Amino acid sequence: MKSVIIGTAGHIDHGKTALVKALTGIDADRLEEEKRRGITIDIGFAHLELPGPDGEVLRLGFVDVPGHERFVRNMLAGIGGIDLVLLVIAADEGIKPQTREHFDICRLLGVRSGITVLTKSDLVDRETLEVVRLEVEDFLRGSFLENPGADKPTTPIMPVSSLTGAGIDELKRALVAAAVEIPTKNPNLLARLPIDRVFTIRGFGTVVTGTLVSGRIAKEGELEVFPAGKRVRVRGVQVHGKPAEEASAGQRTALNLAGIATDELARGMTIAPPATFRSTSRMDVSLSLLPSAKPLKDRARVHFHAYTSETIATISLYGSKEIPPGQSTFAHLRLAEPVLLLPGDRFIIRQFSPVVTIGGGVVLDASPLARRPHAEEILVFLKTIAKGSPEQILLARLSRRKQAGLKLAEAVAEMNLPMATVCSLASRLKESGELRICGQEVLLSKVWFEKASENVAAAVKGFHDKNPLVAGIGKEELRNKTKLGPEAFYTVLDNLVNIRKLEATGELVHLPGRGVVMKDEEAASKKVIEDAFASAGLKAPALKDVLAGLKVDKTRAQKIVTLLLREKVLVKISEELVFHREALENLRRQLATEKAKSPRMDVARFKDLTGVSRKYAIPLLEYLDREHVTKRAGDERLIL
Ligand SMILES: Nc1nc2c(ncn2[C@@H]2O[C@H](COP(=O)(O)OP(=O)(O)OP(=O)(O)O)[C@@H](O)[C@H]2O)c(=O)[nH]1
Ligand SMILES: [Mg+2]
Repeated sequence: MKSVIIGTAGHIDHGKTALVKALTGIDADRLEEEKRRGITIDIGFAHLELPGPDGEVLRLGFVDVPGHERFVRNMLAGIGGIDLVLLVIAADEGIKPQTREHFDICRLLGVRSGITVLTKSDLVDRETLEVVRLEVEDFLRGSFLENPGADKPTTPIMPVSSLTGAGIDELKRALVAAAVEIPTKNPNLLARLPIDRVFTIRGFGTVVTGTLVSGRIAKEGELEVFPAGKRVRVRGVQVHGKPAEEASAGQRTALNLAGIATDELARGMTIAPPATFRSTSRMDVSLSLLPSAKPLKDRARVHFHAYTSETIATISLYGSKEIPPGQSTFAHLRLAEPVLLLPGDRFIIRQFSPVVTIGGGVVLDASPLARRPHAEEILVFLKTIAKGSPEQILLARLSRRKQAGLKLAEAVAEMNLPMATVCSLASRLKESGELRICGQEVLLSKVWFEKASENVAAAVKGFHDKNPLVAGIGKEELRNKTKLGPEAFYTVLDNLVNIRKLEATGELVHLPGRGVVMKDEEAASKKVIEDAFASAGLKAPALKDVLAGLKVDKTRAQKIVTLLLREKVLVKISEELVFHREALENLRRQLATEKAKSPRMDVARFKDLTGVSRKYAIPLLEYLDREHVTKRAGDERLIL
């Protein structure tokens, strides 16, 4: 069943609420005060099901808005999610200030479909009706409601009388024709429900309502309330007043929520899937000023309205000191309170005082970088976002994150696209070589992947230069130096190893063929140390004595020893004692021969066998125990 949301618009007392009632039988004025005063104060709702041309049922949801100039902010809370507008003009009054203001708002919000209705046709004669029609045609010229030619059968100007019912059936037919033309919404987008009402139903608890602007919300689903960030569970769903398993984009939706109290919710908050989006108080936008507005200065403060939210925004214009009336520009907005908005969302701005609608625009980027690049760089980026293909937009979003890249899930939230769409964009760009997918989830642009590769290779070279006596740099140490995320780092590293720019030996990364580079005197010292221990056998000299006789300084001597230990040429068996590897191997062979004579060995026999003093014998035997060559048994050892 197709659902379409229809909003009313028009001057006070022009018959909007009466028209909705004539169409649906429902009085959308629900407040006692509205009924008493005979005016609409807040938005009201009604619905109607009509058969479509192919027998399919069309579900029409109505959002009836107040016409009073003091309640335009309430009108704005209702008009944000509509598909189609009924522009209501009383035939006996013609175009009035809120006719203009509401119509401006519809245009700024990008409403593309609608019907102009001349109400109270019963109050005027035919000539007057004709005069009003001409006036209205003139008013609508050049707009999406321009009087129909043959190619625009869905935007007629229709006279009706809600009192007599004249023209109502024709209007219903025109509504069906227009509703059929409304494009079906992409059901795969992530759900967003801007809240327009919050109340408690006894026995049910907290209920919120709104027009579901995208996605679906199902019973038992878990959701998050923005900007509060609170998690809630959906206990029940109603669509157009009837219980349902799920609500989908374009439906008037009521949710019974668990896990939250009524006073934690308010109009202007948004419900969306958990752990996906972030609310923001800074955004880059394309901003248009109405021809009727005064020039808008840089740094101006305005009232900001988007969907059901309302706050105050400070406008920073990019590259100019003011916007002239009727012009558009890129701007940065700083909001007094955070909201959840995404690229493509429309908003309205109203002058701070006196409060009148002066313009509006579209969100281009709701995730601006914390460290703002230069204005020129931002402008290039925003032009791509405003005009580029989805591929160009994804690339621009990756590139600005430099070597940090963007996770797939972040791209989904930043771009407001379904995951499947982002994945297929990414794989197309991967095939054409314009991006790299690291660790299956982080996207890096080609340029930044290459820069990251250069940085990693340079860091390894830098390490070798500084540490000629160390075989290579540990992987995590290298990652810390290059400040890359793990996914990007390991993909870059694997790639560098594959193309033989680097080698990895275990945990160590080094340049190909580059082990340890030594200067002549270091190499000589290394040989001196090695020889000293090799010739001493088990009667190894004290390390400090050997080092004292070297030509190199103490730190370098220590590094050479570390290297000899790492290469396992020397073996340290206790804090003081270091032996040459061969001496210890000889000892093992000797013990194997001794075992044949007798497996038992006490310290005395060991001293006889090796010729070492007790000072060496004990640590050596303990070392052999650790190595499982011998095993202690009382005062003796068993040769194993
Ligand atoms: N004769 C006649 N009176 C109408 C018609 N439509 C509305 N009215 C009357 O005009 C008055 C205002 O109608 P509403 O429907 O409340 O007007 P509205 O546009 O909803 O007003 P706000 O919501 O306050 O902006 C009411 O007294 C209606 O009975 C019509 O077609 N013919
Ligand atoms: Mg009304």
